[in-house]
Amino acid sequence: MTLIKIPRGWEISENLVTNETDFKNRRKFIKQLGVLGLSTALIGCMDNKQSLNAQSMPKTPFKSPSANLFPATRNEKYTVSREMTKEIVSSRYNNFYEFTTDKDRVWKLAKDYKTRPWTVEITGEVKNKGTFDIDTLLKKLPMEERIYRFRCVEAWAMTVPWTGIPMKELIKFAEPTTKAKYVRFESFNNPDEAPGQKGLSWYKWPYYEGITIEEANNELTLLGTGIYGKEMPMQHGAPIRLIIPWKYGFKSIKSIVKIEFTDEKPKTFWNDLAPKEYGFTANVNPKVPHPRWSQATERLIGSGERVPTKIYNGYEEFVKELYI
Ligand SMILES: Nc1nc2c(c(=O)[nH]1)N[C@H]1C(S)=C(S)[C@@H](COP(=O)(O)O)O[C@H]1N2
Ligand SMILES: [Mo]
Repeated sequence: MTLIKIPRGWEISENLVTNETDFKNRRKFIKQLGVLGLSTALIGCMDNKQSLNAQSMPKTPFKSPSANLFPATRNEKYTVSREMTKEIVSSRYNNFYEFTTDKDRVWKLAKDYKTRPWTVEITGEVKNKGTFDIDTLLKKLPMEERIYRFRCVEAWAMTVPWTGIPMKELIKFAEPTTKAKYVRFESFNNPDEAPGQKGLSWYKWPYYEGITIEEANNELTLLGTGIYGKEMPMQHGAPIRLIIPWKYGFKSIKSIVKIEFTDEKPKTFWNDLAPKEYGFTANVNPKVPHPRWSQATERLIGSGERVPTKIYNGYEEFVKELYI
């Protein structure tokens, strides 16, 4: 019998059966109980995963030369009528395949990744081409805090305070030519330091994404530089990542090293791997199911509550004119 290795796509199984993280933590807990010789009958009382992981709040592991820019002023225009996801929950549940496909292990594997020096190349159909030091860019461009909903294609969601630079400010800085119709983004490529890039070698690293110039210029599109009033920790895509709150999370590419303005529609990482499952546009839409699961509802990480999915993830008023 031959074993065919299929690239792992975004998954849903955990939502249909037991929450994968809960399941793993429960197994770990059972092991610990075994070592201590305690009765496993206790498990019935422990239904909250946070109580199993009695860990302290994550500390910012490293302060960059831009650390003094945080926290940025909150822009109250962007708030959400949903409870904020706890930092300990969102910072321990990440998709970042450059490190691992295990959501609960990304933070550990990414913890020591060096984010300085870091440069972002701005290139293509722009007047102000160049390779810019991240701290120079952060000093030049305005930053603010916004609370956004964030929805993964796997049907889980969170609500977090991002800090970021409005993408339209970077576009102004780059001065695109009239030929610029799309923006392409690329993540870092460093298999020696990112175990997923070495081990998951059938993926087409580095991760790449793309949006239209109109989407990039929309007021909601952010270049995320922080979260919870602090610099972005690596598991969330330090030092700079995209945040497009009305699209599925895979569009929000992490740890960007290159931004290219193009006249042709760029290819995208997930669309190249599984075109029937992941489109270029990928707007959140409860009526369009993923081929392997429904998108009608979503699970809020932390509480586990299941709620109806909103069209454009609740951002219809901001983006609907982009798609008529
Ligand atoms: N470079 C890169 N960017 C990425 C991913 C990735 O694996 N690599 N995963 C995406 C997916 S599927 C989601 S849901 C979000 C998760 O962001 P978070 O971990 O900050 O919540 O990052 C997106 N950006
Ligand atoms: Mo995702």
